[in-house]
Amino acid sequence: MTTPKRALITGITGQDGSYLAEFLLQNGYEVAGMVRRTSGLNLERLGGVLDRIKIVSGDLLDVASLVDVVKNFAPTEVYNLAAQSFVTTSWNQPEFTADVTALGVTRLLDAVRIVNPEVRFYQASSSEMFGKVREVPQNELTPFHPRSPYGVAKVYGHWITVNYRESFDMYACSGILFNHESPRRGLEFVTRKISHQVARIKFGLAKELRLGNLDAKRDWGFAGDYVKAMWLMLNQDRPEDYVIATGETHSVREFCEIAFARAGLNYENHVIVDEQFFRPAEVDLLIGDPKKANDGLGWKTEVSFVELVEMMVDSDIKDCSGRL
Ligand code: NAP
Ligand code: G4F
Repeated sequence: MTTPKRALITGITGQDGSYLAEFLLQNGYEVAGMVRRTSGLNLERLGGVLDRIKIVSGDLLDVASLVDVVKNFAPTEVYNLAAQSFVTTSWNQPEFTADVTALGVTRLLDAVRIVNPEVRFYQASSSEMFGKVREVPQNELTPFHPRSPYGVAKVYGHWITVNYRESFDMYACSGILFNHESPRRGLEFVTRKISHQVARIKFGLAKELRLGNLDAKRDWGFAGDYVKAMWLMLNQDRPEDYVIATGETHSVREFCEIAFARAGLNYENHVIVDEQFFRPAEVDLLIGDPKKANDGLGWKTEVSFVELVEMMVDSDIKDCSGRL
């Protein structure tokens, strides 16, 4: 009989954590999700799997808690998805963002190194690291030029992961994931802000949607597809870093156009550009080259851009109509 694989997921209460937990359970893993102490535990996204995962307590700000979690659960794989992940907040809380999103990675790598350096480690790196892009499309060798405190923190997290791999011979990988969305996306991110408000407008609960830069372009994929790539990265012969992207880019405006049309509405009648949502420094264009992941991991995106937008709008319309 083979020993089951044991995965520890930090950030399990977030969008990606919930999809990854479902995927790993389907693949025979024992799964533990690390949650931090808050006044109200946010387990909403874990409804489908809560009875099959172990919830453990820890915080990326506290290395003792991380050592305990790794020692007690004894994972074979650690997925570090926890972060202060909202770019806008990173200008208001730059030091906190650096503590969690940058130094938190070192704390968790150290916990793994001290307890059992054989454990395989995944770091959630981000296309925000490319920022003011140096080439189009962006691949694993494109230089970084982050444009937000969040992006700067992710660059640190990326390189400390590479450094622990090179220094301590750990199986540590960094997945440079481009934007990925789903009906479980937080309401503060632009895609879900749009799909959620489209549903409210459709049912007469709102009239307008206030947004910032409609011309920003992103390479948007479906989160359910992207968590498979995280697992594939930890199950190769050698640890390497990979760009995960669709290879297509679309503007916020295009997202609006398709989302409103899905609900039988015209975005031009509802979207208002509001200065308060513009950023001190913007990432204008992201488009990833997923060739290394396509060829080396056999990974490919399965949900198209239009399918993604429609999936999100349909889900918010269903939720909204259920609440009327
Ligand atoms: P998310 O929904 O914002 O989830 C973030 C998670 O981190 C939550 O579970 C949150 O817990 C947890 N967390 C925050 N601070 C923590 C701390 N100090 N200690 C322990 N846990 C903490 O993010 P996501 O969209 O799922 O993204 C997952 C990861 O991928 C993040 O690292 C993000 O930066 C990165 N990433 C995301 C994308 C994307 O497009 N989604 C693209 C590239 C990279 P609470 O519930 O307690 O707040
Ligand atoms: O949805 P966003 O907030 O995502 P952003 O900044 O690209 O970051 C997300 O993706 C990263 C991967 O590249 C992750 F690492 C990160 O954790 C996060 O998941 O904004 C997307 C674009 C931006 O250009 C922003 O200026 O939409 C533009 N935008 C226009 N109006 C808006 C709004 N963004 C938000 N959040 N709210 C608006 O009203």
